[in-house]
Amino acid sequence: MKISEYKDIIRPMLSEKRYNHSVCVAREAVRLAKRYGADVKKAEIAGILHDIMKETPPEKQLKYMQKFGIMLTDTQRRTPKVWHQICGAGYIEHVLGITDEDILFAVRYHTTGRAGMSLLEKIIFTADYISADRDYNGVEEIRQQAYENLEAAMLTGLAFTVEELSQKRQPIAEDTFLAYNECCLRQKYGKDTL
Ligand code: DGI
Ligand code: FE
Ligand code: FE
Repeated sequence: MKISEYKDIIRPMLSEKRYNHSVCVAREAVRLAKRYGADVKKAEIAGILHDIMKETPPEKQLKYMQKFGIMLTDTQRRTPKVWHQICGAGYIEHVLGITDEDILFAVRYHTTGRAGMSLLEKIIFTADYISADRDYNGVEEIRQQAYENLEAAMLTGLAFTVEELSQKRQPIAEDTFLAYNECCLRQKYGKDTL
């Protein structure tokens, strides 16, 4: 399927703002893919589709996940904000027929990250933080960092998420901690240590 067809699919599923965000993430993912030598086409597809389930009501997402045979852990069941990455990956596989594992994983872990992420997963995760529509404090620094050292930018993003969620006393996905530790150790002790 062409990128324009995927755009046509997500447009009625998302608000104007979220649709615009998806286009911006796809654009950023393409730029990062070119910078780091990843598959540009896959980056664009994963970027455009990453938030496909973001505005689907939680009950409907649960129904989809049941239908797709996706089992949630106790933590996952209690963190509905994270459902859209899991359900999104299920939806693009089972409804849109995407079979590329790297694209599926890039959507599946775009919110939490995980240990052992592929280059494409790292690109989508980071593009989501620095896309043109983001305007939080400090975004310019992460933008610059992303093109110098992708994992350093990821670590900044992960640390930001952990800080924010713990500040609000919200549960944090295990995958986020695992991603954080891996990034942290690799920044400190070098890429070959893990
Ligand atoms: O979908 P986006 O808004 O583009 O970005 P995202 O997929 O990174 O989702 C961010 C939201 O998800 C934000 O409200 C914080 C929440 N979130 C991310 N990781 C966790 C989480 N919420 C909980 N409770 N636990 C997490 O580990
Ligand atoms: Fe998201
Ligand atoms: Fe997003």
